[in-house]
Amino acid sequence: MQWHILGAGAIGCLWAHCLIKAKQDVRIILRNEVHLHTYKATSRLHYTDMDARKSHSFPQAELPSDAAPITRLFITTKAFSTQDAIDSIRHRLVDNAHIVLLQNGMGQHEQVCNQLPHCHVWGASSTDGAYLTSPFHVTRAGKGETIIGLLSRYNKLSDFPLLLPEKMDDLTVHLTQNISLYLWRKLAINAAINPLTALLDCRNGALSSVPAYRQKVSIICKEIEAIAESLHQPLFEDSLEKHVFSVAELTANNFSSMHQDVTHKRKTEIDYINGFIQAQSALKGLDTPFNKQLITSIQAKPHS
Ligand code: KPL
Repeated sequence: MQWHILGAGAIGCLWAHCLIKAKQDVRIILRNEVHLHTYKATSRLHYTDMDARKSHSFPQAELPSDAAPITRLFITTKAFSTQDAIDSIRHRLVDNAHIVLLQNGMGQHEQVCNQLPHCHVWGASSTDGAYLTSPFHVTRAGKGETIIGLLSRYNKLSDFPLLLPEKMDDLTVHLTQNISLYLWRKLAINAAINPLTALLDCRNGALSSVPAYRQKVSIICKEIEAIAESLHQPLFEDSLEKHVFSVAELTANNFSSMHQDVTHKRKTEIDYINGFIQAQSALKGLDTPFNKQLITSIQAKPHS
């Protein structure tokens, strides 16, 4: 089976490597000639597993402007690059192509479904941990799971099978009929951990261990729960706060992705995380002052 992957960040490289190990034909689509040139210097992905064992895989690389048709595509870019990503390969998408959005944040999913009614659009939510030490060198930081479900108007997975390999070393994948629940859960957790760790300049674990930070977590969680409730969107059976503390403790030594973006003066995903929540609260006429304050403070951080 042939798969294209657009977005050669940590998660894109992780999936490329694992799909190749599962004997799939994987092509990574690189943004431009510069990236292609860097990749072609060795034409391999370097993978370091959780026991520090190293291995390689050899996906082919392409540019978006190539002509070869795309039938199965993972988009693993940052949420704010989704539109550009789609625009760059739109001419290559066959009718009934499968597109999996494996990204943080929300808002981009609806956009893609509306723009590509001839494709099957899937949402994916992952708790896997991985980071790049340099381009095309990915290190596995934590083993989680990836939940995938159809987003486009068809709701029966069995009608449009994604045909992922049954066994993929190192990845645990489940299909769901209710992907929006998992997207919302991830969004809610990210909306609490990511901006707070970036603004307080701390590792995830500090949100649970420092009493003053715990209070801030409680405030943002209450706002998010109020919005979810007004939308009749279930989150967790118990409190969101409990899950946020649990993720913060499980990833205690990590710097969140937003912390890393702010530290390196990169654009953050705030508009697709807390910004999405703010847009929903505006629709419902709810007041979410702390969420708004977090957005404003992150947006004020310098980035290139
Ligand atoms: O997904 C994450 C992120 O950093 O974006 C969390 C769950 C906060 C783990 O660091």
